[in-house]
Amino acid sequence: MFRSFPIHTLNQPTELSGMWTFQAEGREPIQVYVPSAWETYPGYESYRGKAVYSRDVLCTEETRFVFEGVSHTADVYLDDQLLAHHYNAFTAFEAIATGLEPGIHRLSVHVSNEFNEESALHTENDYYSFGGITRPCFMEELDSLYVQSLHLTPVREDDAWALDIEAVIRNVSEEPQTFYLEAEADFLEETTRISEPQELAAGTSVTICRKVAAAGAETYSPDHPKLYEVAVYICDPNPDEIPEDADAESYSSIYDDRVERVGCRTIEVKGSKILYNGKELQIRGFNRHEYHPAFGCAIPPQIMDTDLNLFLDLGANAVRTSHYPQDPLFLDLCDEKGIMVWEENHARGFREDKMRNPHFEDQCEDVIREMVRDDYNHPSIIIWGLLNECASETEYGRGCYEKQFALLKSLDHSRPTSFASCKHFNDICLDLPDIVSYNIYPGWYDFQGSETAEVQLQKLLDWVQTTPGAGKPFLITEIGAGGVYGYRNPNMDKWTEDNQAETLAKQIPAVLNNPAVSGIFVWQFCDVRVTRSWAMMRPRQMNNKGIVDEYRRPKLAYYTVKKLYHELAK
Ligand code: ADA
Repeated sequence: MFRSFPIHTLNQPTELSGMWTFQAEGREPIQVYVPSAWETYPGYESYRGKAVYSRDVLCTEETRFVFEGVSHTADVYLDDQLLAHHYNAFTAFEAIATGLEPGIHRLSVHVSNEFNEESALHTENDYYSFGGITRPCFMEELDSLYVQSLHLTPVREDDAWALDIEAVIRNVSEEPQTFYLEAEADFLEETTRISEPQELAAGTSVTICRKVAAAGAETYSPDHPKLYEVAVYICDPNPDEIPEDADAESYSSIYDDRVERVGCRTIEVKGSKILYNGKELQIRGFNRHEYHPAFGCAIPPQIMDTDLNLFLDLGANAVRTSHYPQDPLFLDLCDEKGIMVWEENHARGFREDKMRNPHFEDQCEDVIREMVRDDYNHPSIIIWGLLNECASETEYGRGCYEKQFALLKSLDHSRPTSFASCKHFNDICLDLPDIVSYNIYPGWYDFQGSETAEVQLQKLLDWVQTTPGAGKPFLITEIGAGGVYGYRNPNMDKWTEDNQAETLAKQIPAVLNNPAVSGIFVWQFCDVRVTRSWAMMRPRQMNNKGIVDEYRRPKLAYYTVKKLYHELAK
């Protein structure tokens, strides 16, 4: 299962989950299950290098393959033909083959998880970059025209909902094709034509925009996560004229269809508040990395569900997808369970020298484009974030923030934007986002001597009011402490569960009781593996600030946060 709802009403895609041949450079081939991280295969636990995944697939003349995540660089071949090249583990990409001889072909994916100059974003870091086809992949038969993307934007007009539909249609054939579009949804009385017939030249795409009334649609909220499926059909305007080369019996007057889900809600920034459906929002969340010792970053649906059930038990209402776009199925589950999402592009903790990598800008911008393209419709996503803890204190860094915020806004102006800063009193980018956000660790990594969490936070808030960030909503995007599961002592020593729980017991009220703060994301939900160069700062070569360990076993801090999140909920 790669999504929690069917993405087509007509021809369902064929999932490519299952056994593939895997061969790492210089090693014997083995059979492995896809999706998976290769670090979970015996003998590959710390393998950093190249490998090829391959299997046979049954193709029609025009076949589209979709990979939701390959970590971190992929070259996709069908037989000997290169179909696609993609960098970044955390966004999807397609590979299209046209003019094929129908029948069995060999699909191969050349994968690398190497750290080198070509890879500006997957580097040694405080989380692990795995290798492999780590998210689901599928294939579908194409018929000249297909829906490349479908964005649905609910808008509130005169006390009723309307829906802006924006569909990108692509012609992969070598002939011009004529089509019109229809839309179908529960809140539409009947199937509605949303474009007039038009011709699309061979090999080109077109964007079609249309607003439809959705008067009967109920409002979505975390307490009432009402979702609607919206289908768009690419129709043949001359269905009676069956093309000469078509098989009359199987000829369909619909080229393609696509289903997306929508939830009708508003999210906006007004002065120093974040308003959700017009009401002031308090965020009580966790940062979550995709990690489990048995699966690496290839988290199965059951564990996604477990994680979100723990969030609900904890009284949390939000997740920050630190530090990259997460699996689309996880976002579907957030939509369904009413958990709000801060989704961010992939970039963690790069100082200026790393931001000057010649690939940095392009790679960040690709992630932003792909993230918005694919995750736009999730009502759970309420904030877009970017460039966590990068060089927002330098002029060069500022240039990157500026460009990336401009790009993000050009792709979506329906959601507020932010970035998580750790530059305390030196940040020079606070004019750029809609929301000012800081990562602080009072009592763990103090930035103001041994002052209390209240005082450290207040000093920061006071300083922000002297900058262009004044008057904007303010979030704490990280706060927390390390605690190794099972390590207990009464001395309150660092890395004990006791110390972690006590530190969070001071931090959380300091944040949630401060009326100038719109919310908090605790760092972090579960312990995660980190790369070797971080090991000296990270016992067990793990980031141990999870309130559950990597197996989701609760630490003392779990109960502390749970109590506070329930008590301080507004
Ligand atoms: C930073 C960073 C996180 C993590 C955390 C920590 O704020 O954004 O990725 O490294 O610190 O555990 O120190």
